[in-house]
Amino acid sequence: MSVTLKAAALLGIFASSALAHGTVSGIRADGVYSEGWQLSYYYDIQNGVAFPPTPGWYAENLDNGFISPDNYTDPNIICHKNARNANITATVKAGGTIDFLWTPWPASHIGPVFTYVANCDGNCSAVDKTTLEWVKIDEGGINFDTQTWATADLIANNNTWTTKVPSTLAAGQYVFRHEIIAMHGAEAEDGAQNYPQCLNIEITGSGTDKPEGTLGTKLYTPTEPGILFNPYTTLTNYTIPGPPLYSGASTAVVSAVASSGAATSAASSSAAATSATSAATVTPPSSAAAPASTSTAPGASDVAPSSSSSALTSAPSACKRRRHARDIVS
Ligand SMILES: [Cu+2]
Repeated sequence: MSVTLKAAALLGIFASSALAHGTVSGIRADGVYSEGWQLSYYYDIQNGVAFPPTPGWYAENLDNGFISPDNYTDPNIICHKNARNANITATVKAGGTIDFLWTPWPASHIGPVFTYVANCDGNCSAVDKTTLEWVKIDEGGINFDTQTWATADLIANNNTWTTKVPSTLAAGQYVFRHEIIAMHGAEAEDGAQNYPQCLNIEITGSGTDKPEGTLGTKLYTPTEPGILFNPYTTLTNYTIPGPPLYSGASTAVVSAVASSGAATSAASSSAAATSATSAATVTPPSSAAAPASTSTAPGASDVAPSSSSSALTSAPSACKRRRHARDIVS
C-alpha cells in the first residue's frame, strides 16, 4: 500500500465514523408498506427475541457496509453478507410499482441504482440463492447534462427509489434485488461499493414472460468499465455495470423528476436514455413515507440501527476511500 493510500485509509476511518451508509428499511408495493430487514434483528436473534415477519432477506451487513468487487464471485454479492431467505412475501401487480425506502444515503456516495428480479419457480422462502437468475428491470446511471447520479435522485426523493414492475413478467414469487453501487472510490481497483438488498415479492397478473437471467455471482467484474473508472471528471459516457436491461423494462415515463433533468435528457439523447431509464419513473417525495423500525434489540447498544439519528453514531465500516471525507462537510 502506498503512503498516499495509507493516509487516505486513515482519513477514511475518521470520516466513516461520522456517517453510515444505508440499507433498505422498507418497501411500498403498490403503495402498501412492509418493513424490511432491520439490522437490529440480528441482535434480536442473538438475544432470543422474536422479530416481526418481513419480506426483507436476513443479512449481516451490521456496519451498514458493502460488498467489494473482490467478492463479486462470492455468494455474498447476491443479497449481502450471509443473506438468508425471508419468510414472508409482499405482493405487487405486474405493471405496478415498488418503492424502496433507504435509510439516509450520503451524498458523497455517488453511483448507479439497480433493481433485479429472479423468478423462484415456486417458494422464495426456500429457494437456494446461488441458483437464482437475475433479470435487470431498472437501472439509473448518470445524467450527462447535470453530471448527477441516480443516487442524487434517490436522495432528492426522500431516500426512496421507485421501480416499475414490467407488466410482461410471468406471475409468481420473485426475489427482488435492489442495489446501489457507490462509486466515490471507483478510480481505484476494488474501490466500488455494492449495497445489495433482497426482498420476497410476488408478482400477480397475466404476464407470461420468463426471461433468462444471470447468476448473482456473474453480474459484475471488478475491472469492467462501469466499475473501475474515474468518477471525478466530466463524464460523457458511462457503461452501466451488469447484464443488459430487460427488454420489457419501462422506458422514461416523464414525471415530477423531470425537473432534475433526468427525464428530459433521457428523451434528448439515446446515451442518456440508457442511463436514466428509471430515474424518470421516480415519484415525488411522499409525506406518507413509512417510519423507520421502532423495534430495538434489548441490550444491543452497539447495534447499527436504521433510523437517521442513530445511524450517525453507528460503528465505522470498512469504508476507506478518501472521498469519504466529504461526508464530514455535507
Ligand atoms: Cu461509505
